[in-house]
Amino acid sequence: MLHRRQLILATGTAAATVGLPRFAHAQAAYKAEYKMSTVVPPAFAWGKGGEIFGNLVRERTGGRINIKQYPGASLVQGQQDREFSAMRQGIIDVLCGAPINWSGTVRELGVFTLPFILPDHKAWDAATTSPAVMDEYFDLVRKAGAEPLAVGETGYRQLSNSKRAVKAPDDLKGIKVRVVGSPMYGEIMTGMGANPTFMSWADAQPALASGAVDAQENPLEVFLAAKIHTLGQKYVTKWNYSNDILLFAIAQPVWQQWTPADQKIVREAAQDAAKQQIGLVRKLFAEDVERVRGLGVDVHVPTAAEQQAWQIATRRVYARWKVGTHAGLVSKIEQVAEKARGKA
Ligand code: X2X
Repeated sequence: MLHRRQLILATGTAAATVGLPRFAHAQAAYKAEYKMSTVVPPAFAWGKGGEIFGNLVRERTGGRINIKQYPGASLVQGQQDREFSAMRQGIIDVLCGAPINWSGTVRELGVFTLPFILPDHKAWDAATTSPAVMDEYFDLVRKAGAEPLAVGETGYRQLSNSKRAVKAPDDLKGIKVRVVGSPMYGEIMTGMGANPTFMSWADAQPALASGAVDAQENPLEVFLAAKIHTLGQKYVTKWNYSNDILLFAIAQPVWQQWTPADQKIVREAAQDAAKQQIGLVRKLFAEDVERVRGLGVDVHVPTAAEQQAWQIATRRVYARWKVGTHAGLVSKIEQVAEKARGKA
């Protein structure tokens, strides 16, 4: 037994003495390029977050780790709902995206997007900086196959349409609305009498332009950057119903290839990029109503009573998706949000 241990130790020492070539080999094993998928390009705050991240990593590793951004979810032919499974298959190395897009693969990562779960930035910040919430969330990401690094913000999603001012759930009756791949958003719309259609971002714009759909929902920052007002969208409702995180994460096999020193650099770069990205989103959020109105679009900002009516109209879907995502974690988020409200 002792013999065998000594043998192992001896082998270990032998490997250590020829450690330099082994180390050199590990370095050589780094890929020339790590592929990062983003749905939108750097002209949008989330795409910009990806760009900042890639640049910081390149600078701080002296080019050892070269993250290349593929906007338009082009690594999955624009089918953004395939990003997470493509990451698992080794097609995508780096994620900088909204978990709502991955709801068909990892439903539990959608806990932050339940309707009105985090109704303002105070609640949102409290949840996304709470160790109790984030440790559990990051464990879910790890179990799903990626190393989570940091969270940015995709922004509060607002409704726009070409038909009429939408001030109450009934106003949505019969409206054809494009939603992203999360069935939860579909259920929210159906619950209010609208007709939802699931569509990628790439398909959404032509569908709005041709009038195949009447409505869509996206942060106003996206509305502005994509010039959605030119697609016949004349009415906006700023109801702040859902604000996903922007998750920066690395595919596990890639993460494990990197030295601990490089892992540290990459994690810090993601944290710095996320901070800057949140800054961009918040700046735009503060001025979005004014800017969208400036384009001649009718923007409705709901009163407190109207806001409550939206919440009531989405209560059943909320309850179903609390269970459908991760009831325990959603309860934790609710508690943190409640506490943040107390501090308001
Ligand atoms: O497709 C969308 O609506 C977008 C850009 O917001 C997402 O990626 C979820």
